[in-house]
Amino acid sequence: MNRKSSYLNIEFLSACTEARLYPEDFGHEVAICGRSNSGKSSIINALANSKKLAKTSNTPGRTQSINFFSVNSDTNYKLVDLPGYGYAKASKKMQKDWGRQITSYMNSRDSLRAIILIMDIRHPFQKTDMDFLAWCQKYNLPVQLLLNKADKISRNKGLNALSASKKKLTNLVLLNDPLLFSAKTHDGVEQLASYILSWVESA
Ligand SMILES: Nc1nc2c(ncn2[C@@H]2O[C@H](COP(=O)(O)OP(=O)(O)OP(=O)(O)O)[C@@H](O)[C@H]2O)c(=O)[nH]1
Ligand SMILES: [Mg+2]
Repeated sequence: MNRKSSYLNIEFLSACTEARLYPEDFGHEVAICGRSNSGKSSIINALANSKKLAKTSNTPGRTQSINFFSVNSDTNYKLVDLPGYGYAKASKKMQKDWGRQITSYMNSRDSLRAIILIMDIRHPFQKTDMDFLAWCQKYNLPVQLLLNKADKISRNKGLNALSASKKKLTNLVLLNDPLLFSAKTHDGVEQLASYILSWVESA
């Protein structure tokens, strides 16, 4: 597969702050979750080879709505960019609003099939991540873990973090082994895109 053909055809559908505005609940959805600033929106852009499909920012808390994207327009498959959790500096009210939005989406969405969980490779498995993983386990939601921002550390450190992460992920339904990823250099994009396509094909 050459680099260009590995990008996905992703289109923005809607940005919703309330459940009544979500697109119709049918087909298959994969939600992109993780701490604020871990790179969730950047990963959607990397998958589409775009700079502005999903809004990104240096300031944590950029994504404040639940954003739906279609994958290859002839499928009933969607990617969902969620607000990040665990941003300590956000006001209590903001944290509560985000928490409420995320749980309301997760609890109500029949088409939710799997989670792509993003962690900053330099700060993986924080308390909020562990709480979130426990939640995925409780609801039996399959997880694909991405260790993002791999460009920020050496290859060796990255590989060590990758093997340490495998040991942490016991008792979960895993879609595949964790992936080293960089939304900046597009390392891992081809692999993730092929995973997503295989989920689309088997949906
Ligand atoms: N070096 C590097 N920077 C990255 C990478 N991925 C994201 N970033 C940067 O990290 C910051 C946060 O990225 P976002 O994609 O907005 O993160 P997010 O998880 O969507 O954040 P929230 O919407 O606030 O939850 C931005 O400044 C991105 O440019 C990466 O792989 N490498
Ligand atoms: Mg975001």
